[in-house]
Amino acid sequence: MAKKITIAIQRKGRLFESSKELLIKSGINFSTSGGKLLARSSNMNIDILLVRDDDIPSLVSKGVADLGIVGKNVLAEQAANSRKISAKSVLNLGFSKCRLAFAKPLTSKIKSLNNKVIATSYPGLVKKFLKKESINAELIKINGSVELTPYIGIADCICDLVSSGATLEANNLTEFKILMDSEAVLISSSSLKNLKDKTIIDLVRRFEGVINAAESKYVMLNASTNSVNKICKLLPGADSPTIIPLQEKNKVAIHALCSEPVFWETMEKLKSNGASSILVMPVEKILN
Ligand code: PRT
Ligand code: ZN
Repeated sequence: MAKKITIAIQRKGRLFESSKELLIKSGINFSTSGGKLLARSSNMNIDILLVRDDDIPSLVSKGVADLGIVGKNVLAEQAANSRKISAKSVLNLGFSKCRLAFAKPLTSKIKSLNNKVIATSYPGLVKKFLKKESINAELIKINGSVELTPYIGIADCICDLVSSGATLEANNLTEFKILMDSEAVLISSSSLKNLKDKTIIDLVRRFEGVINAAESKYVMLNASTNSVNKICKLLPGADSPTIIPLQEKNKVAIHALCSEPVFWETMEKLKSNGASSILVMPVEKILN
């Protein structure tokens, strides 16, 4: 029997739904009903630990969990604060995208961060950034409602996560510098190339297959033989399209797996270059 694998995911919060969906699409059946902290897969030798996102990097670093799903921002902040965090990001998962950014009041005349007071929940990353840029500033660590600190007069600016920008806007703040871009990542105790356990490697490949499929589309269209080259060049991220002769003379069907999004504009361009009957279909899984 294959070794038991343990995967740590967030119990509730912004990462939970997409993490659960990724595991299920990767073929791991499990139920999280009833506020469970541990879910056993019904079809694979896998345990899923349901925990706070902040605990995931250390659970993986200590080997309690083989894999974990967490924001790149949380992993980077904890790694900046402690040598004990050895977990590595092995796959970008493409969801919960956001950025860690500096923001100041709309009315502020701040030109540089030098000698300023910065409020943040990410002191490790901000300190590292300030050191790299040789900036001398004071940090205030705040765990929540960071956006309020300039208004109540305890900070000149903030460094916090931003996704739509609506929270900054609602608090009369404006973003002026991005410290890092973030998204959910799959983490493991060693880097991808050093992973040794075959069951874990296969699982990472499955996750990769689901993530790649989410962006990919299968495109089928008809075209005249003399427009094949032009049309193939327009297919976004298509590797080597299949060309199939049609019953009608000088006409072919082109089938292609496109690894990039196929927008209406692309379809319109294909049509104006001689393509007809253009079908764009979702792809469920890819195994390369
Ligand atoms: O309870 P637990 O500790 O597990 O969860 P948590 O409350 O610490 O984290 P949670 O669920 O809020 O966020 C988990 C992860 O989601 C973060 O670590 C990020 O990687 C990612 N993420 C993506 C975000 C956002 N987008 C986000 N917008 N995390 C927080 N925000 C907050 C931000 O702090 C700010 O207050 O949303 C506000 C800004 O959003 P916009 O859309 O108004 O710009
Ligand atoms: Zn948290």
